[in-house]
Amino acid sequence: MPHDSSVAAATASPQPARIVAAFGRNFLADRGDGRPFPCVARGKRSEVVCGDRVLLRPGDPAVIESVLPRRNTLWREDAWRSKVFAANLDLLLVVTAAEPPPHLDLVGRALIAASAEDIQALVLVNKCELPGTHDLLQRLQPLAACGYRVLEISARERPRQTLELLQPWLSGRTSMLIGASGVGKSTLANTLIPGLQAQTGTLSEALGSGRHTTTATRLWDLPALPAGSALLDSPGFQAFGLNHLSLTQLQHAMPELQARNGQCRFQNCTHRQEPGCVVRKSVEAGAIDAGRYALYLRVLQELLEAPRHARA
Ligand SMILES: Nc1nc2c(ncn2[C@@H]2O[C@H](COP(=O)(O)OP(=O)(O)O)[C@@H](O)[C@H]2O)c(=O)[nH]1
Ligand SMILES: [Mg+2]
Ligand SMILES: [Zn+2]
Repeated sequence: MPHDSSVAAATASPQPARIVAAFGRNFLADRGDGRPFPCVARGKRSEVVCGDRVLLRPGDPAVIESVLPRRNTLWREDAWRSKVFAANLDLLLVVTAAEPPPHLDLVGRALIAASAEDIQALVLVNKCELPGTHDLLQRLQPLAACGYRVLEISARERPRQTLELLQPWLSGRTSMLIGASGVGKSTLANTLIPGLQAQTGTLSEALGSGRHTTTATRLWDLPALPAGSALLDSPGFQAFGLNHLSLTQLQHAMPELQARNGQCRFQNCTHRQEPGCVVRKSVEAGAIDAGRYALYLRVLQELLEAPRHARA
């Protein structure tokens, strides 16, 4: 009997795999053996993102049959809409540094994005050997006060200590670095993944996307850590979209507001002008940091103004 591989593929049962690279409609999947292979999505509009657990129908190329339910999703935003770009994350490493001048608004927003998706977050103060670090730690005190862990690292000057410090956080989990340009994300990624720069070159060939690799999202294994440790790399990405959040989600995503949930006179209090607002009172009394409250007001204003039905 002639061997018909298409019949064999059509009758084989779908296999579980994880999407480890995504660019447009091109994907790489991994069955857990660390040997990524190309696959394609069915249908016109691809809803598959890096980090997705999928069922694959074997073939050449393999075809993504279905996407398994996501534990969480990360969103990026442009002028018109919010868009999912990654899924199933365990830990967000929010990187900042004394130089270039820190962007604490970005740090606060990243922490909101993580909380809203139930992703643990860690603030990393990189370049901690710089003299400006002390001031920066002072400015980050309000975050520590509401429960966020702040760790000092020096990815370039003390790579081994940095790796040791982060090891327990990264082990067996999928993590992502985020932070403003110049804080040291690439330096840290190269510390965590020896040979990363070289691997990035071959990614373009594997995806067949040539010059577009800089916008591909990639999940890298962390070879120095226990199996299952991975780092999500999304080059050029610096800020999460928050406009898909509801008022309630935003309030739950800030620990100091969450702690006062339901204590205002009005159940649906926006914590702006309402009488009997416990949050405003706490800001006036200094129990809630004024800078964090200002961040809340900015994000609230943005999501109230965002087009509500333009999500993709
Ligand atoms: N002083 C100091 N500089 C660092 C450290 N880590 C990274 N840098 C430098 O910061 C600059 C930006 O680093 P890069 O990794 O490209 O930042 P990215 O834009 O966040 O990816 C480079 O010149 C790095 O050498 C560090 O721990 N200490
Ligand atoms: Mg970089
Ligand atoms: Zn209130």
